[in-house]
Amino acid sequence: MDDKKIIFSGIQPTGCITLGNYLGALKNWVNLQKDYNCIFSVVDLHSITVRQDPTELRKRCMSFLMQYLACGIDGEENIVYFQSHVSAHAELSWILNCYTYMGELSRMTQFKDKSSKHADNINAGLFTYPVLMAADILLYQTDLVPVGIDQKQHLELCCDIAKRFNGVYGDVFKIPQGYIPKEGARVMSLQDPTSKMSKSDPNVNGFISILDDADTIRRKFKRAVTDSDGEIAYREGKDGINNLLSIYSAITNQTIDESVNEFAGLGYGVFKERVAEAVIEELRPVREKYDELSKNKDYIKQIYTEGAKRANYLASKTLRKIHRKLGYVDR
Ligand code: ATP
Ligand code: LTN
Repeated sequence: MDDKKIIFSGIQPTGCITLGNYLGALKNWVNLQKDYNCIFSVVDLHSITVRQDPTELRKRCMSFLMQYLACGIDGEENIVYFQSHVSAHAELSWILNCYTYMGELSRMTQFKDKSSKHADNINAGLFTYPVLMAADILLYQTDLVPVGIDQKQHLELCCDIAKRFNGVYGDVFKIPQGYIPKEGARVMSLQDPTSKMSKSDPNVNGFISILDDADTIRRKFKRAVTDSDGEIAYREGKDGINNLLSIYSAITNQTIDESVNEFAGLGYGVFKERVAEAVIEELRPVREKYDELSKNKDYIKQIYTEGAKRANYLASKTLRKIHRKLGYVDR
C-alpha cells in the first residue's frame, strides 16, 4: 500500500441497512474513500451474537456487500470482504480477550441494551463483542474509524485495550481515532424519536431501508411521529422535528440553522414531504445501482474474494508481529 492513512469500518448483517446506518456510517465511507486506504467489512462474525437463520444470513451478507457497492464504495480500489473469510479476526479477538477486563465489558451500554432485548440468549459472544470489534480495527493498524455516535464507547475501549497491550509489549498497535459526522451521527426512529433508528426494529415504519422505493419512503415520512405545536424549530422536547431536521441537513450538507430557515413558516405536512423527497433523491441511485449489481454475481464474487485475500495478507502481518511479542515459537 502507499502512504495514505488507513480506514476500517463495518456493519453487522442483521435486519436491513437503514438511513441511520447510511448517514452515520456509509455516506462518510464513500466521502472519505479517495483520501484513505479503506477496508470495509460485512462483519458477519458479530452478527451471530444474536440468533440468525442460516439461509437468511447467507442472503443478507451478500445483499449487504452489494449495498456497500451500490452506495458508491469502490470495491476494486478498497478492500471489501466478509469478516468470516479472514480468520485472523477471531484469533486476535481471543488474544485481546486476555487483555480486557470483565468490568470494562460490563459497562458497555450496547451489551446492557442487547441483553435486555434478548434475555433468553445472553451469550458470552454478546459480552465480548467489543473485543472482536477492537480486533477488527487493530489488525489493520487503522488510523480512522467512521461510525455513528453509538459506537463511541466501543471505540474508546478499543483504544484502551491497544494502549494496555502496547504498554506491555512496545508499539504493536496504532491507536485509532473515530470519525463521527456532525449531522446524522444518531438518526432516530420515525415512530419513536426518543430511540435510535435501528435496523432490527420489528416496526418497519420506524426505519427507512436504503432500498425502500419512493412510495414507501413517502408513506413512512408522512406517518413520522412529530408534535402538536406546529413550529419547525430545533429545540429540546421536539424530538420528531429535530430528527427530521437532522436528516435533511445531513443529506443536503447544510447546518440545522440553514434548514430551519429554509422551512420557516411552513406546515409539518409540506416539511415532511420535502424531507421525503430529499431522501428519495439521495437513495434513488443506490437502488438503481443495486439492481444492476444483482445481475452480476460473478463480479461481486471477484470483489469479495480479492478483498479477503488482501485483508488476509495485511492481517497476518500484524498477527505475526503479535505472536513474536507474546513469545510463541516461530512456525
Ligand atoms: P442493530 O439494530 O442490529 O443493532 P444497528 O442499526 O444499530 O443494528 P449496526 O450494525 O450496529 O447497526 O451499526 C452499523 C453502523 O451504523 C455503525 O457505524 C453505527 O454507529 C451506525 N448506526 C447505527 N444506527 C445508527 C443511527 N440510528 N444513526 C446513525 N448511525 C447509526
Ligand atoms: N460494532 C459495530 C460494527 C462493527 C464495527 C467494527 C464498526 C464491528 N466491527 C469495526 C467499526 C469498526 C456496530 O455498529 N454495531
